[in-house]
Amino acid sequence: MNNRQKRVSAIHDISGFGKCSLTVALPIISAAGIETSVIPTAVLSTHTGGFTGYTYRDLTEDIMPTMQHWKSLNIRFDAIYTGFLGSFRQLDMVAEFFEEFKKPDNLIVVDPVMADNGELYKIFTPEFALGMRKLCEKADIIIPNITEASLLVGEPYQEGPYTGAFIEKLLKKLSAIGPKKIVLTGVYFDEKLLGAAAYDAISDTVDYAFSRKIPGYYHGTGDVFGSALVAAILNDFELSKATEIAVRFTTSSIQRTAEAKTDIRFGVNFEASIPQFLKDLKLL
Ligand code: PXL
Repeated sequence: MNNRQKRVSAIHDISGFGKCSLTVALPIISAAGIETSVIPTAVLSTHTGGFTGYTYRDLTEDIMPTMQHWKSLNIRFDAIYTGFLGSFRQLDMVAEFFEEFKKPDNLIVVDPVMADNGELYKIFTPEFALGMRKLCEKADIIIPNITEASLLVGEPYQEGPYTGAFIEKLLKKLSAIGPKKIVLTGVYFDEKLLGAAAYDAISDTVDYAFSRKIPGYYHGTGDVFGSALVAAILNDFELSKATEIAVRFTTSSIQRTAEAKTDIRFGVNFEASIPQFLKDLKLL
């Protein structure tokens, strides 16, 4: 039994308030037993979704020196997990990070954070989607929502409910960009269930994982889902099972937050779902 601890490099911003990006990735992946090295791409007082007047300290200038320092230490990563990136320069730097740290047996996971509900986040221009597409070309796994997926393949956003044929066509177009595995979030075929579709291009299989649809749009849930997915994959779960675990973790976090009537901008109470998450991962 090899008990070497696995290690992820998580490259996202830190939003001080309003749980998302690194304030979500770090606790979730660490709780699952995975060492999490971070590159904060920016420090904000809050995320940009629904708040005004937030601070934004850009840390672009620190990315390459961090990479070079880590190279000099000969650090290896079992996965590189990227999320919110604020500029074209950051996309280029992250692409260079992939070149430096990619190994035959490690995984590049790109969450192309840029849009939701049919709209780009306000700080991005449509050209940013082309830059994000280029980064996705280098990924092993991408985790877009349906809005991001539509932007990546250059198609107009379509409102749900969706059909299996629509989702499967979209998954194939996404894998034609480069990644062999796609986990598409925000999939629903009716108003009762919501979940994700996991596509493996090598075996050409699609597996769905659904849970009860909870009304309301809760911020940071894409990052909760992505972090749980990365944690499950690194704990050696197949993509379809990892997707199921991540859907269950995210939904239970949203459910608890909805019951507490928390402001939807503040992020979800994923912390209380961690014990069940660890049981699902067979760590408890
Ligand atoms: O959860 C995605 C995200 C991450 N980081 C920042 C954001 C958002 C979404 O709005 O604004 C700074």
